[in-house]
Amino acid sequence: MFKKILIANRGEIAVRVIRACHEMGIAAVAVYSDVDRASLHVRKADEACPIGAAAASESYLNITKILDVAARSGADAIHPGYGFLSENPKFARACAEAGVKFIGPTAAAMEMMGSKTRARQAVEHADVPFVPGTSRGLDSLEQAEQAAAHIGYPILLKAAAGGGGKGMRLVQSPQDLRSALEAARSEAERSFGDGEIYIEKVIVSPRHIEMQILADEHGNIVYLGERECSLQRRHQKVIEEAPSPIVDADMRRRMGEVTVRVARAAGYTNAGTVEFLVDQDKHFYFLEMNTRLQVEHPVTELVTGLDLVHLQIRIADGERLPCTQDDIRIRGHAIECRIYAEDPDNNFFPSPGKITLLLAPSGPGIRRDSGMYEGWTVPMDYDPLLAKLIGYGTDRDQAIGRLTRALSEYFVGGIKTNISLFRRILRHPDFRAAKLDTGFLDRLLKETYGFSQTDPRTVEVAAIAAGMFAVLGPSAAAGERAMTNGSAGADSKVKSQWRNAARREALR
Ligand code: MV4
Repeated sequence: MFKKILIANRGEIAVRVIRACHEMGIAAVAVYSDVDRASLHVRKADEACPIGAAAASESYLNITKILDVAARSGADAIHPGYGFLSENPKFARACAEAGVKFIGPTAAAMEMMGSKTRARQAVEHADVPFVPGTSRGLDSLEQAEQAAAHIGYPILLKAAAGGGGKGMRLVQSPQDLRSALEAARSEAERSFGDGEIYIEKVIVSPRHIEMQILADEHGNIVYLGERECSLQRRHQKVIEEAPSPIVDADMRRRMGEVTVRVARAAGYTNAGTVEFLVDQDKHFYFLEMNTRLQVEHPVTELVTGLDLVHLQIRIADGERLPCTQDDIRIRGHAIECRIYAEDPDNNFFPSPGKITLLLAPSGPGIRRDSGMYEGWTVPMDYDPLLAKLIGYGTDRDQAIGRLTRALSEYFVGGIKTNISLFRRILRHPDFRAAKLDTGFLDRLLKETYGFSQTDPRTVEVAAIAAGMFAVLGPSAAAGERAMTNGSAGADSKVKSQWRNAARREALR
């Protein structure tokens, strides 16, 4: 077994992996950026090495620096966590070349699943239902028009390199296709350095349900049941649960068997997740495969009784899976809340800063995976996920009861968090009745705030207003300054307002 594992990550997931290492008698090496010197993962590790400036490109994304720490510390394996380098095939390959075991799938499997068109091609002959559409990138507008007409409007344009909705465009009619294709292509090019776009049929009001698998390096694959992830805000998951309230034993078996076929087609090893869209008639369609340990893995751990990080490490060490599909039982119900440093009463604005008081819940059926402590300053440089609070019970009602109770015990002082939002969600009758379509959160926010905060236009209007406010000052908000009275006059006015704004900044 490995003697020492380097964790190429930070925050709660680094702490989660360090705990697994210690449970298995393995030493854990942390890496940290300048702003993470006092972070919890650094304190919990056996060794910690600085790797550079706060910008991820200088630290947590810097392959050379991380492999240098692995060599100097004598680590024999690297766990990438999620995000950062976790799905980067170049990193997996560089680890292999450096003689350090990457705890995850092979670079080849990652490359295949990193492109949605390649993934669709790979599963085409594996008896896997996927969303109707093209499995190759679009070469021309004419080709897009033909494919879209064949599939039938409305259609979705998606980035092959995408995920999380970036580069995604809904197209209602043929005359909108040209501009949508151009917009999708340039967004994909900017976000991923890859402008490849393909077409999918639109699934109306889908649910997002994903299936966890484990695959060893000897060809054994098991599925560990599904997670319901339909509660999202701007493509960010907010609450996840296992099992899904709409999946019965038969559907679980069918989805599981499809998932195993996807993994086999990819030559997949280690832990992975296959995402499905599920339509109103409970038909499920393969969407993509995530080649990493996911944020929401704890709900699967609680309902299967398995430790996914232990198993990842054992698989990477060449062990066989300790169980077969018949050994896997789903027992009870688990629900996870993602605790973010953001203000739900202020359009989810990030809220970094010092945690002055921390009262953390515990008790029956409560698991808390956290990267924060009292006195720690949340840096503004990374994803604002602070912790995950997971409730477990024999059934969904008990899990909700325990989670509600734990949320009422939770207090984070000094910064804003979204804990209050979860209290609202968990007492909502639709949530309690498991009516979890993807519009739920939007409706809840509308009920609370009178308008939709997930409507992208709201965000654009707010950004434009903030820009005008910053340049023109508060009087602009009252509309007392006309901008149309001659271009020279308006121009000089704007210049002096710029000067005023600069003066105000200097006097702060
Ligand atoms: C879709 C879809 C409808 N039809 N694909 C993809 C990225 C993910 N974050 C949202 N995605 C969607 N892909 C087809 N063919 C609708 C969504 C979608 C969604 C899916 C599940 C849960 C919440 C969602 C919110 C917006 C859009």
